[in-house]
This record gives sequence, structure tokens and C-alpha cells, in this order.
Amino acid sequence: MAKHPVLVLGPLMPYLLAELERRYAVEKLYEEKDALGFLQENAGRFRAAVTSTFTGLTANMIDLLPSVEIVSSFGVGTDSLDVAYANKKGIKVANTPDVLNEDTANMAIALLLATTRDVVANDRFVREGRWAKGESAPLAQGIEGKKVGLVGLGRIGSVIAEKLLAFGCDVVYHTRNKKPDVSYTHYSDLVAMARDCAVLIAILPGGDATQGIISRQVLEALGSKGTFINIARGSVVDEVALVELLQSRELGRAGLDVFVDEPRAPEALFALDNVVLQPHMGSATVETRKAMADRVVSNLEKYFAA
Ligand code: 8YV
Repeated sequence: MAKHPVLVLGPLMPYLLAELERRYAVEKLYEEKDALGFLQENAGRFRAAVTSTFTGLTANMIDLLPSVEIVSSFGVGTDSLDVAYANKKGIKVANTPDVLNEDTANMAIALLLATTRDVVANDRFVREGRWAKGESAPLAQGIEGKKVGLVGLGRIGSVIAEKLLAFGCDVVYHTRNKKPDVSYTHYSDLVAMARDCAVLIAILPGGDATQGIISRQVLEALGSKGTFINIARGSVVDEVALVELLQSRELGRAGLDVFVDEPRAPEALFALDNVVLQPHMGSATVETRKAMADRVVSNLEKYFAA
């Protein structure tokens, strides 16, 4: 049987590309010298396309894909995908939820421990020979018994909450609506939650609805002994305020995996020892990225089999 033509909009990990090429007649839009010309001539041949949270899916791109019925995206986040417009055009959009919950939650825990225990700063302290010279590293912060506030309590947030219980943390959360089947204390007021917590963890979707929801006021309420962890999206926090408050120590510590203008993180953070920085590695393990890739493929297989 002839293989279904599938248009890949942007670069993908080699394993995923190979799995797609094994099953479908793959064409790579990002390798076309004249992408617009290619689409004008060929777009009608594709019922399916593949993208990622990194490449995204804009309304313009959707308009250039008149025959596409499904777009399968690598990643759980849909903030870079115009899902509403795609659906309006009758196009299904599929993502890769669930398979990345554990490893993304583990990154939150890793950042929480690395940040509150000054692991990176102390690694530098030893490497710079300061310990050998008889200096002592300052005492860090424990998390047992501390109130940890989750901003967002979806699939990944729920897994983080369970892991935090194992560390003896008092888990509370902020979402637009209280979740009926959840025993953790709900805060409708994010500033009040930040004031009561030692740690705030951002694990909510990006996009217009959550833009800057972690404001300067929220970070100030978290305070000089507080720790902010972001494994959601850079857009959910006022990044200018975040940098200023970390520099002035009005905010104690931060562990950051995501930024507003990735892959560029604010250089003002580089000299600070109360910040741990990661290059958007939440789901970046061999196991999870393979599972995400397999999900991109199975989303297409299910669609074509239906
Ligand atoms: C992506 C992510 O893998 O899934 C998401 O929404 O942010 C990551 O897991 C990463 O953005 C690569 O596209």
C-alpha cells in the first residue's frame, strides 16, 4: 500500500524522523529552499503534518496546509500551537502528554534540591579551592516540613505533589478553580499562597491566559527566604522582576529550566550564586524523549487507522 505523505514542519530528533520515515512518505518543509513555493505546489498532497513545541504551528502555516487533517506535535505544551484556529479549520492537533510526567516532575525536584541546598554554588566552591583553603560554605535550606505551593496542578503537577510528600513537604496549590478530588489546600489568591510558602513551583501551561501570572508582587511575597522553581514556561513569570529581585536578594533563590527568550537566558543571572539554570531539560532524558517520539507516531497511526 502506498505510504501516506507526511510533512515535517521543523527539525525532529533522529529517532523520531527514522520512525516516521519507516511508516510514511516523509517530506521536510524546513529543508526546502523555497518553503512557500513548495507548499503552493504540494500542500494538497498532505493529510498529516508533524511539528514540535519548539517549531510551533501558526495560523499562517495552517492556511498553507489546506488538505491537512491532523498535526501531531512533539511535546505536551500547546502554547506555540494555534490549536483553536486549527480546530476551526477542522484540523486535529495531537500532543504527547503523560509519557513525560515523571521525568519533568523529577526535574522540578532536582531543581528544588539543587537550589535550596546550593548544590551548584557549592560545587563551584570546591572547584575554586575555597574549601581546601579552609573556608566554610554557608548553611543551606531544608525542605522537610516546609510549605510548597504548586502553581498549576495538572498531570505533571500532581506527580510533583506526590514526590514532595515523600520529602515531608506540606503541599498546597493555586489553580483557577479548586479541584474537588484533591486533598491539598487550595489558594485562590496567588500572592497569599506565596506569602505562606517557602517554595513556589510553576507547573502550568504557557500562553496568553497565564502570561506573567507570577508577578513582581507574587515574587516579593515569596520573599528573601523563598525559593522559586520554574519548569513550565518563561512566559508565566515577570522575568524582569525575577532577575531584579534575585539580584537584590528580595527573592532568596530560584531554579529555572525555562525562559522567555529561549535559548537565551538573562545574562544578569549568570553571576548569581542563588540561581540554578537549566537549558529546558524537563523532559530531556533518553527514555522520555523516545516515549514522546513513539507517541507522535502512535497519534498518526491511530488517525490513519480510524
Ligand atoms: C519539549 C516541553 O520537549 O513538552 C513540552 O511542552 O516543553 C518539552 O518537553 C521541548 O520543548 C522540545 O520541543
